[in-house]
Amino acid sequence: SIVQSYLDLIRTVLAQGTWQSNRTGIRTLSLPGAMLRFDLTQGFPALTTRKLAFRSAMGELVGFLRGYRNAANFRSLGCRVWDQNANDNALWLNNPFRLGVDDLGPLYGVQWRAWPAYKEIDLTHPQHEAQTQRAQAQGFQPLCTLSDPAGHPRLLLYKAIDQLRSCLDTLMSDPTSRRILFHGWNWAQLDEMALPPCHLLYQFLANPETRELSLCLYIRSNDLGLGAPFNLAEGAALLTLMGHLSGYRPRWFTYFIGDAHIYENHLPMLETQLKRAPYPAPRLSLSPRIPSYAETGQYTPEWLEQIQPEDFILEAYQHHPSLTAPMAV
Ligand code: UFP
Repeated sequence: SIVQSYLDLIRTVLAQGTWQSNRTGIRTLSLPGAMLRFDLTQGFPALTTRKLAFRSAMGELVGFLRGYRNAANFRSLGCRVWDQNANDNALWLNNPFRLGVDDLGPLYGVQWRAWPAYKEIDLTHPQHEAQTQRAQAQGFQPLCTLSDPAGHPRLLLYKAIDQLRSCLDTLMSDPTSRRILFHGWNWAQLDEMALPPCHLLYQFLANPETRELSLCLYIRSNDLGLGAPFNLAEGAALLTLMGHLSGYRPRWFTYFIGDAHIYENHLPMLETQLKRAPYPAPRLSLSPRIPSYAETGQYTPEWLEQIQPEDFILEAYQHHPSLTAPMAV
C-alpha cells in the first residue's frame, strides 16, 4: 500500500535513530535526513493503521491558503491543532510580537500569501528611474526615502508577495519552469512566529506533455508520529488542488525530511500501528463546485481562498481505530 513507506520509515528510525534531547523536554529518537515518495495515481497518502483526522488536516490547509495567523480562525475551520502553540508555550506567551489570545504570528499562510518584501533603489544610480518603474510595475509601492550609511539617498518600496498565487500563475504561463516554488523561512520574521515553519519549501514540477504535476516538499523537522500524517495529507491535497486549477493530474509527491524524529511518548502508538496490517489507500476528490481547468478551460485562482475544508473529499477510506498521543509543544 501507498503508506507502507511511512511505516518503513518508522521502522528505520526505531532501528537506526539516536536519542536526543530538544527544547520540548521530551526526548526523541532522531534520524538526520529521510525521504518518502508517493505516486498519487496509486491513491492518497492517508494513514490506514489509525484514523487520520482528515477534516482537521484539511481545515489547517485551508487556513494556510487564506493566510490565517490566529488559532480561532483555524478552529472555525474544524482544526484545533494550533491551540496549544498559540496559548501554552511560555516563550511565545512572553513574546512582545504576540498580538493576544490565539495569535500565532505571521507563520505559514502569511508567508505563502503575503511575504513582506522590500526593495531599495539607489537614487544616485543613473538608471534609478527605470528601476523604480520596473519595481512599481511588479506591484511594489514606494514607502519612503532613507539614506544609507554613506549618506546616499535610497527609495524604499514594499510589496506583500502572494507566493502561492504566483506559483499557480506560472503553472499557467510557463509550466516547464524549474523555478515554481514558494518558501516559508522568512528570517526577518522567524522571531515573530509561535513556531518557525517546519514544512518550508514547496516546489511544483509540471509536465505539459503528460499533463502531470508533481511536488517536492522539504520539511526541516518532522514529528513522525503526529506531524507527518498531517503534513503528508496536506501536501498531497495542495498538489491536487494546484493541479485541478491549472489543468494537471497529481503524480509524484516527494517528501524530504531534515530531522526525522519519534517522540518517546509516541512509541506505544507507533508500535501498535506497526502490528496492524495497512489497508489499500483511499482516493481524494475535489467537490464538483470547484471548476477543473482541464474540463472547463476556465482559470479560477480565486478558489485558492474560497475552497472550504469539506471540498476535499476522501473516498473509500478504510482504517484501523483512532490512536492518540500527546503533542510536544
Ligand atoms: N511539526 C511537524 N510538522 C509540522 C509542524 C510541526 O512535524 O507541520 F508545524 C513538529 C516537528 C517538531 C515540532 O517536533 O513540531 C517543531 O519543533 P522545532 O521547531 O523545535 O523543530
